[in-house]
Amino acid sequence: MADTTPVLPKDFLWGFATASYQIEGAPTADGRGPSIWDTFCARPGKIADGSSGAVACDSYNRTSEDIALLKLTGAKAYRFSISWSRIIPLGGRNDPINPAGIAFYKKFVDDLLAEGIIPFVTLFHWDLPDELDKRYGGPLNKEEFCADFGHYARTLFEAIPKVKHWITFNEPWCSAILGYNTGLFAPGHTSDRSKSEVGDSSTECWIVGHSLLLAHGTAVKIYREEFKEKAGGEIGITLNGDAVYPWDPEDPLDVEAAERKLEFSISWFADPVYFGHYPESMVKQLGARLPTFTPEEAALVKGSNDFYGMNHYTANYIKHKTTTPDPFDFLGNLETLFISKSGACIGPETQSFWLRPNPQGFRDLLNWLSKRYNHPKIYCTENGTSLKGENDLPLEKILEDDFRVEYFRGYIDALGKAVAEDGVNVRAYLAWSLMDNFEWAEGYETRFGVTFVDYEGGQKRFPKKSAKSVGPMFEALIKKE
Ligand code: GBH
Repeated sequence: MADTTPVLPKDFLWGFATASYQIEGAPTADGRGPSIWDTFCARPGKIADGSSGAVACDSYNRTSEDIALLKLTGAKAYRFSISWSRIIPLGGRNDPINPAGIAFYKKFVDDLLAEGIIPFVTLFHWDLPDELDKRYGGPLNKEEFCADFGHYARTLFEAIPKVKHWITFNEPWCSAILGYNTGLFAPGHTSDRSKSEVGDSSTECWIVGHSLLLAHGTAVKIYREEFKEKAGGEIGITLNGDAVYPWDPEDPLDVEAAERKLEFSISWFADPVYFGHYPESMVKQLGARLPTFTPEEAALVKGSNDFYGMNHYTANYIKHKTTTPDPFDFLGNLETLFISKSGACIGPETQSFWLRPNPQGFRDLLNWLSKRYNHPKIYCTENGTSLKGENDLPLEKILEDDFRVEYFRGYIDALGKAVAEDGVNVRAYLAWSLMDNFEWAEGYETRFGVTFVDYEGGQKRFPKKSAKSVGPMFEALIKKE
């Protein structure tokens, strides 16, 4: 198949993605309350370069610049997230709502639509209102968290009915594991007492995962019962997931471990959403530490996706472990590697220790998802790469980001083949990211943008080569009628 044969449906949407805390800055503007990331960044040693999202890309004050940037790329869609503590500064269902926060996002959506750009809105991209963490432990408290998230979601469904694509949670795996097991992300809970005074890595992450699923189900129920018919929109959850290959394809235990890795990362959330229960491999390894669904809970979560939101970046070789799983293990008792038994390398290095491009992995994982979950409509809500040493290059070199262009070429080609040759139902693709931004615990040294942001020079934006190359790749693949 020539890679220029149009194979994607005419209404296929492509564009770019960002998240509130990573780009907005303006943490106290117009009544915003603090989130757990403001608090986390203030703790010494938590962010690689000691930075925070206090200024970031200053997007709160530059929405028109960001929209101009989207126009320049030709994007048809833009995925961004809403900062909960701008809408409800203290976060709770009985706390005051902040009209200025709502007005900001409402206008932003209007401005996007006026330029013909379709908004994909994430309700929660990790920035929990700090007060809810302090008040009751955030997602550690299932009842309170679900009630407060449901109220927050309803507030937005009501305020911004022009949004037709809602995403409840971005990567609940990260909130649960990195926030409550390894402690790498806010609120930084872990059993490792050198990193945190609080946390139990053997239980909290599983409790948090359960709450996030129920909060997702709660918001979906509200949307379907109170808004969907009138607004005509759709709602789903976005899950991260890396592709897997057995370290030794001849070893049945590595083959099994590779499948188990997918179950521990993806099916942990997707099985409840599509089937109403956790994967057997997790039940087996975690026992009573994995919460169980009451029949009501299972019914709330089962069938709660109008689409499958897929964030995807990389692949690993998987090697089984022979030891008994330790209580802090969250991978499924296995190792993730970049080199296979026969010496094959999964992909070239990037600036992110966990990321190595492998476009075939994207195609294979799309097929795996499609098969396991009975051919759902898939939106790829994030895909992209950092470049090794990019931050140290002079500006003119940074703007020639051929490595990133080739990353997108490989992954978009794989997407086209998954649709055309394998029959996977992919309907949207949002590249990560529209611009360099606050890369969480990595700070600003790692850049994922198709646009360079000059943090020392007043947040000025400079489109890289990749900013203008994603569009033509999709236009060549999308059918004209
Ligand atoms: C996305 O997550 C995020 O949604 C986005 O905000 C972020 O900027 C973007 O990636 C780029 O990083 O610490 O060894 O356990 C991507 C999926 C899953 C990648 C967890 C990092 C941590 C590996 N992430 N993974 S480890």
